[in-house]
Amino acid sequence: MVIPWTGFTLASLLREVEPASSARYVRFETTHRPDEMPGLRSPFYTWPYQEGLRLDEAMNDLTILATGLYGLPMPNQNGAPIRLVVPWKYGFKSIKAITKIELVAEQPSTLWNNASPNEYGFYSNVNPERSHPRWSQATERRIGEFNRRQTLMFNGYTEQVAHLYDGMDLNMYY
Ligand SMILES: Nc1nc2c(c(=O)[nH]1)N[C@H]1C(S)=C(S)[C@@H](COP(=O)(O)O)O[C@H]1N2
Ligand SMILES: [Mo]
Repeated sequence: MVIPWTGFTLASLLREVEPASSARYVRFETTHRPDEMPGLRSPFYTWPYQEGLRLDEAMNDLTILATGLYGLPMPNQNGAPIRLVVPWKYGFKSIKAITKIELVAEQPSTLWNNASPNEYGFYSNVNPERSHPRWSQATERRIGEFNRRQTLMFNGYTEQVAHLYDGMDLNMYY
């Protein structure tokens, strides 16, 4: 989704709390209210939804905590009152309705990585050169467009984020 989010950088929040030098990852967790959200009754997933970023990814200015979209307050369905938006990663990294943010030393587990590790890795960077085991990731259809277009490496943000992965094999760390 390439749409106008509003919010503030996660970095500005993290600077307020002054992470200890032992903090290497950020872990996010959401709410668990199966009475209101019947999908949470599915026994196949490790609810509540949880996600994680490496600290340097979290500190990048493209990583925002969003409180609205299209100039309006965030709708519940899109993650009110506050959600993550990480524009160079696949949309599922962007956890909605955040209730807890932790600074941790070890790489946190994530719901999709727990569910299917060979399909969904920790990094989940947009990468048209690496197919998902069951489908190509080379093209996309954007909201508001009819024709598919070529997907760009890091969703077009190579200049801003490629340095975070210098020396890493992104086929292995998918
Ligand atoms: N709290 C929470 N956040 C979540 C999810 C979820 O189940 N719970 N699903 C993820 C997945 S798989 C996707 S595809 C996106 C979809 O929401 P969006 O279209 O508003 O980005 O939210 C992500 N964030
Ligand atoms: Mo999804």
